[in-house]
Amino acid sequence: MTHGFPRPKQPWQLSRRRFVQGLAAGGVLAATPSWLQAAAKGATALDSAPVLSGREIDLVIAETPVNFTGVTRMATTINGSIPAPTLRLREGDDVTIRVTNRLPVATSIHWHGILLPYQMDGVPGISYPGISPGETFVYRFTLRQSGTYWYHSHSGFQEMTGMYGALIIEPRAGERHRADQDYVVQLSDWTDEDPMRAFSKLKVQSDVYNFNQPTFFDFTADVSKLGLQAALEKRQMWNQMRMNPTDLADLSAATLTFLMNGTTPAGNWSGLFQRGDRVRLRFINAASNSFYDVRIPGLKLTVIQADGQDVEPVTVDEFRFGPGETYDVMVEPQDDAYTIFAQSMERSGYARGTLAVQQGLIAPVPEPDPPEWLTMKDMMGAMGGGAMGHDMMKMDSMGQTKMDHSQMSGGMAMDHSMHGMQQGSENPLAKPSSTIRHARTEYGASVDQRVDTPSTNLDDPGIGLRNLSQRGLRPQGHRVQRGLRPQGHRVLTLADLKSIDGVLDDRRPPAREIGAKMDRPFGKPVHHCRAHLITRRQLNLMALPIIKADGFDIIITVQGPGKAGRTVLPA
Ligand SMILES: [Cu+2]
Repeated sequence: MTHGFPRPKQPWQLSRRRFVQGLAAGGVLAATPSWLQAAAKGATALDSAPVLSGREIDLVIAETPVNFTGVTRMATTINGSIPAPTLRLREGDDVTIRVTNRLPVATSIHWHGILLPYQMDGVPGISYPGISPGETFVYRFTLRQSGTYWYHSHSGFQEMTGMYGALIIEPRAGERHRADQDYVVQLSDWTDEDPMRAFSKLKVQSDVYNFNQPTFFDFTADVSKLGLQAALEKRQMWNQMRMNPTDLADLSAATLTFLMNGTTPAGNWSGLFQRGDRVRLRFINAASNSFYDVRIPGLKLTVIQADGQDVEPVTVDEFRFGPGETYDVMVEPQDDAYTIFAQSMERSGYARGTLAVQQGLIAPVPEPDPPEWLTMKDMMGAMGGGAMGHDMMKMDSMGQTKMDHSQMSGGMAMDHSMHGMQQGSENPLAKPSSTIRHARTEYGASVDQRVDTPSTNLDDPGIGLRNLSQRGLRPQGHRVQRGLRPQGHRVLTLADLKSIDGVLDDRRPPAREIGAKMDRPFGKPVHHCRAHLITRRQLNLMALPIIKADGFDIIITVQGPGKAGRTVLPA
């Protein structure tokens, strides 16, 4: 548990447990048993996880002791490793994957984002009952796509305790981008606690792991900046909504150790390159709860693929991704060593690794940024923009005793034909939609939220990532080639992602309503719902979103214990 990096005493850090960097040699403890040696035959250790390829794969799920932080705990592993073996398969191949369960409980493997017959999807309760103790389930499917994906358990908290691995499908026609080095960079998070215990604590008190709570220090700072009245109103507003402006994650470094390729920050996973190499990094967020903000100080990241789909290459300095998402980036390192830095969104700690010309070299490791408070815009959509123009103080001075958007939407209803007008603009997806007219059924006791000026927010980098250069949190950046204007630190947004095959432009009128159970409903646009977060999934917060197509709008109904709400988003 070394803390090799000096940490300045900043006020926001005083109330927190120190961020655990973990053991340098942390990870799986067990000696390889014989059944595993058979399963791992033919594996080559290019990554920290063994690599398996071909058309026939054997996976064995078992409990394995691990030690990431100084205490020995039981993990759920596939072929005895964390992450699970990287599967390198080939587009067009028929693959047979035999999964044997050596756990005392049922298990499952879900192939995230893979097109396959529903019987092979691996979600218990939907297409099969799961894999019983002692049983071997044979997955057989044809690979109809290529790209960077991953696989994980869909049973209980097994994913959280180690059951996740990379799934790389090589395109039949060869990769679109030539790379001299090709690394999986799989981010995850580990807790020494029994996840069920952590989950029970969250059910009792949802912010039990939030060590960035508004403090008396924050209050006095706000008083001197905003004045006493405004500082009081700011707090009153959040209290009335029964929400918390620092609610960015269920879990934090208070219980988590952040891992890169199954390696603690102190362990420092390293990928090697030679000067002049084009290096492809396949980032996978396999965390149970952590959104990561990823950057490699000194290197531009050229994003070439998102969630397995090739995109028009876009060069940025940083990107955010949530659990379940993948991004492939190309980098061209010129120096000897660079830090791959992935701080968690709530800023309680980071995963970290190194790209270097030889093993053992390191580069400076940044400090996590100070946490930033959520605003009303983050919570409710584009309320701060355009027509409404509310800020947090004004909202309170409207004299509302609770958030009641029916008052705010008065007179602002607009016909859906207005949406058509935006179709002609350059990038309709990046533009906020207009005010929504809500159906009568969207009012009443069962609905606690309506967004009246919805926005896709696709061009918003998100809380904690806005105006980083101006705020002095990142370098001012280089001059762009074409113009002479200095370009600040650029964070990837969804508006930057363009399909390599052109924009999908289907203007057929909607014909029916769809009710769907979705693994990952909208990716980042429904940021607040966070569908792949395991504790939220267990809480049923995103168990059954109902999608209703209505012109250009989509209605998502979210149900959970004690809290039901609807959010209307533009399609
Ligand atoms: Cu998944």
